[in-house]
Amino acid sequence: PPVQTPAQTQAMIDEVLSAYPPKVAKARAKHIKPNDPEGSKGCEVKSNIKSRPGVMTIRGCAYAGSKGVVWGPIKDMVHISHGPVGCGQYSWASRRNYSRGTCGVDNFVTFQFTSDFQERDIVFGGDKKLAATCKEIAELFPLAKGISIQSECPIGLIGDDIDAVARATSKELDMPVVPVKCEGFRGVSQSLGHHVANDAIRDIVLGTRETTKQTPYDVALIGDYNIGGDAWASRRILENMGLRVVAQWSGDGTLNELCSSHHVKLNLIHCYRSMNYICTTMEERFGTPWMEFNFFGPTKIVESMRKIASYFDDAIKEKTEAAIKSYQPFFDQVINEYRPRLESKRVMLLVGALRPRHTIGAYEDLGMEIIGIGCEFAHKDDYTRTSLELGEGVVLYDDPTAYELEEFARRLKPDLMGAGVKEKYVFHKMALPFRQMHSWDYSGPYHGVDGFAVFARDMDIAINSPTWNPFQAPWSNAA
Ligand code: CFM
Repeated sequence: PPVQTPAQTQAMIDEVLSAYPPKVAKARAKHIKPNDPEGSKGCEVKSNIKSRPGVMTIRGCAYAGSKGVVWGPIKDMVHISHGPVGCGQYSWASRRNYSRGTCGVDNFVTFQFTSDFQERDIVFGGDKKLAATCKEIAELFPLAKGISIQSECPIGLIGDDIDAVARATSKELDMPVVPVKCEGFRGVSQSLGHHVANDAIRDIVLGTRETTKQTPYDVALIGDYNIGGDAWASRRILENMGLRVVAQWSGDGTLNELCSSHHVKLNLIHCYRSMNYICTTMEERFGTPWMEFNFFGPTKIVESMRKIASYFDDAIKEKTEAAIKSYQPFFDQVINEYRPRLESKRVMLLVGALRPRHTIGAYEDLGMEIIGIGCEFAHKDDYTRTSLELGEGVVLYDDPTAYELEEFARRLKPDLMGAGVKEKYVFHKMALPFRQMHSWDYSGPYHGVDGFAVFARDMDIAINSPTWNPFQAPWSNAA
């Protein structure tokens, strides 16, 4: 069946929200709209405001956005989860940012470092403990290139002066020690943590190192965190185009890359949401141009490659066309194999902010259709971009509650739900095929040429698995 008309979608939204007390329903209604890509006021979905107390949200916190997302993947630094042990421990290794190197020697991504606050640290302050922790790290891991201090909630609440500790320790240890005030209570989601993390890079790291060699083809790959090897897949395309990728922000990235990125000719940003801040900073400070691109699925890959090449000379443009030509048989092969199995399958998505929009094209390349889409912590600029990628009437839900997502799924009956681990088993119990679109369900990469084949296979094994044959979705026996 075709996607619902805007009126049908609105009726569905009203029905689902009618279960709430009127005040809650009114507030939530602002976050859920039928898509109107031609709307005169742009996308009207309200976003980036506080989740309602009392309803379930799947958002993370500022600490998650800084330590987990932006800083955590920088592999040759030690990132201290500063405060009580839980934040670091329970987020340990939960994001799949792959990295090369030797664990404990020049790569610290898989570790959990914490200052392990106790009651006495809360009462008397933990600055001395923090300084001692930094020194211990420098002794135990002499090849660590720097330290970041990722503040958990209590640090801001008790008013510790981590800036002073970082300055003194940085001098004493002769390496960058970066204080990041990403206390979880700040802001309304992980999104502010991205911003705070970008600001710390801007203030302490950016532009602090010169490079000896520069070429007209130097680019930085920004906002690719190498989930399941995504950044490696993206980098291969850029190198095939003849570009020299001098920095990966921050998947499989190093401190030196951040320090010296300001020399690049063009910043290429994949995750706009989490790193647009540093791109605008580099533009203001160094005049570095930047552009958004999308390496999910052949249509967007080819479109993005040509857009990137347009910033460079004919040599790059020729290499780009040659690369596209060399990818085409592979794209065709993947599409020929999987499209017949996935054609006209309908998908609902709920991911952080960037991926819901960026994966639309990849699904469409396989003949699939997006019938509902939402973000945990997107801002208006994300929804405006997302809206343009979708047809009229598709339901858009911002920071939806567990109840809302389930009820929309019951009514829209998608063939596939793509969201996170917190949602996964709910939908499995509804006998709905599901893919984790944060961790790629421990698969990947999904970016790039190689990634498209993995993406197509994974969607196929989710939807067409014989596992589902013995199940009946609850609505199919509704009668
Ligand atoms: Fe960017 Fe991300 Fe995303 Fe994000 Fe994230 Fe992630 Fe995400 Mo999970 S940086 S906004 S804070 S693309 S961890 S790699 S999958 S919610 S949609």
